[in-house]
Amino acid sequence: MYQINRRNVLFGSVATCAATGAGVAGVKATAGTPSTHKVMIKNFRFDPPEITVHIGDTIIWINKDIAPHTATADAGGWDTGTLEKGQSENIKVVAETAGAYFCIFHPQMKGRITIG
Ligand SMILES: [Cu+2]
Repeated sequence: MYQINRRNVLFGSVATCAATGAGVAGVKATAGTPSTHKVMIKNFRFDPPEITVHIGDTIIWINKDIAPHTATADAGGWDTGTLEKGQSENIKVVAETAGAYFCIFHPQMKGRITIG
């Protein structure tokens, strides 16, 4: 009885390590080193308005305007919150990050994130 339990514990432990190792290797193989993408908010525009990123990357929005802005997903999955002048916010890219986004205060401000 004791032996069976012990083997189960060991097996579980090994399986966990193997899964973790495979996950890390998978990320490296498909996405390379995660990078950070800057999007400036200036003159009521996102610059660049369209970016292509990879899962695991970081996107940072930096508000260079006097007016407050947000970067908010059309689909509602993510939001930087209000960025006052000089403030920045970043998000980590997941599959749901892809798609169009806009500024809540100025809906004519539009951007798009593509996962390449
Ligand atoms: Cu705005």
